[in-house]
Amino acid sequence: MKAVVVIPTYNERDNLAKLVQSVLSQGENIDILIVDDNSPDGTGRLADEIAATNNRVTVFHRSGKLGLGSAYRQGFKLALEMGADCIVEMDADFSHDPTTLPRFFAMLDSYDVVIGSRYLNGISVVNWPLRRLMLSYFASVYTRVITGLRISDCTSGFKCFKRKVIESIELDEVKSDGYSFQIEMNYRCMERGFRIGELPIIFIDRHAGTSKMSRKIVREAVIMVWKLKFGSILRRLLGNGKI
Ligand SMILES: Nc1nc2c(ncn2[C@@H]2O[C@H](COP(=O)(O)OP(=O)(O)O)[C@@H](O)[C@H]2O)c(=O)[nH]1
Ligand SMILES: [Mg+2]
Repeated sequence: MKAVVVIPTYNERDNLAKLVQSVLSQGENIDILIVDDNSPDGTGRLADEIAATNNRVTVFHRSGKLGLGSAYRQGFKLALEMGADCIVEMDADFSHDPTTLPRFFAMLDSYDVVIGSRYLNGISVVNWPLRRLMLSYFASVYTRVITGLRISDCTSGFKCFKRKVIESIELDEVKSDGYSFQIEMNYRCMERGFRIGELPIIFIDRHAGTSKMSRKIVREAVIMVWKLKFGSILRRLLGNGKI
């Protein structure tokens, strides 16, 4: 089973080389696709250097910071072209522990989508300021209440999809540019009846670099859950099926 781990990067120079090494050492079946948005700190150049000496690493460069959601849309399309049997989403800052990857793959025996969850058995987040933790935790509660998603961590960015899941979703119609991409993908997976499993993970805040979370990203997510909800009601009324 070939896995492609898609890693979006924006100013992750101090994390990238170590992360790539750690991910690749989790299994010979794993390739990496880095999607860099012309990081001012030279992450893209470093990624090219790594790829030049390792044929399991591919880099896709974009012209500027276009958002996490759009980086994943692009990355998923390429991962399908690369022949991935499963596609992993993962942050570049070591908040997502690469040694968890084999457990994600094992869960694909029973599920089509596996979500690394911070809120499955209590709260397993280390070193986040309380404000950030509350934002993330209540974003999940809010999403669950409005959309009916039965997932304890709706915004997790550590996930694994079977190929057929990504193939079934029209990526150009996924609207989110920021972190609400995670919510939107979960929603689309639920609507299609895919089996969604959650794997407890320990999320540790980054040591190097800075967060790209912003008010704009939060606003987009707040509105997106309503768009998903009303879109779904409207389609049901019109008999148009799934998004
Ligand atoms: N290519 C790309 N990557 C991004 C963008 N925004 C965030 N990222 C990456 O997405 C991942 C998560 O971002 P991060 O800043 O750690 O978010 P936080 O963990 O929620 O604070 C990291 O690997 C970032 O480098 C973007 O606009 N484009
Ligand atoms: Mg992070």
